[in-house]
Amino acid sequence: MKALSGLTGAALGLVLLTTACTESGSGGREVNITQGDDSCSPATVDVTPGEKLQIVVKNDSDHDVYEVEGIEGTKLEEFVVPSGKTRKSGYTVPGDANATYKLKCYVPAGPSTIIELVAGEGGATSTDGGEGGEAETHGGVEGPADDEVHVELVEYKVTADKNSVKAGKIEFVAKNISETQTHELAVLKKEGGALDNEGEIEDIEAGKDGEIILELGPGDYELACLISAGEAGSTVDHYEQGMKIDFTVTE
Ligand SMILES: [Cu+2]
Repeated sequence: MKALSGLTGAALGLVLLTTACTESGSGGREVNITQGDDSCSPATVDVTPGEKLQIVVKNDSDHDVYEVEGIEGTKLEEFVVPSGKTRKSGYTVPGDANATYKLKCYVPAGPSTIIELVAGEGGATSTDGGEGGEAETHGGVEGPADDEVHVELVEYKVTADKNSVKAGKIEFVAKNISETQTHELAVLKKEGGALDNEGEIEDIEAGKDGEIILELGPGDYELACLISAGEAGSTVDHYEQGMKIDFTVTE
């Protein structure tokens, strides 16, 4: 009989890789973004309306998990870049002339940089800007949910009607009770020294709400708002201002 021992330890190393869900598209001009210890660069990239891009992101820092995603209507799915690695994703610039598209390059609860893709002249002109509207979600799964957590967001704190649930499909219903500011709800899992973004409801406007169902395993989490300076009209980093609470998922 053969012994199959020695494999269990390997499973632990895989956890941080699971949220890399995008590796799509090929071709297009390469736009290189470097993730450093304190910020990402460059802060501005000139693009042409309608242009196809390959966003190539290198995590040149000690942060285990660095993320990039489109915000405020920019259609780039979130992707994760582990320390020392390079990841890329295709992105096609919309056809509107003189528009700006924002990418957020960040470590959950760490440094955050807003990168602006600035589209100049050329292409069709249209006025349907990515303004306002629905809160966007990332990482959600289909219901039905096993449990429900109600969260309220206001500057600058997060409150929830419970701080612990059993592992399973958890529905988060987030209400932004602010009268003026946009907030979001990110569910961050503590993995070693890093926080891994398990899913989020982004850009919930003042007075609005949003919901998402996430499949969560046992562990220590934070419920947080990751709006940073320069995003959604904010001049401060909401996490640094205290928008986070501990949350536990049990077996
Ligand atoms: Cu906030």
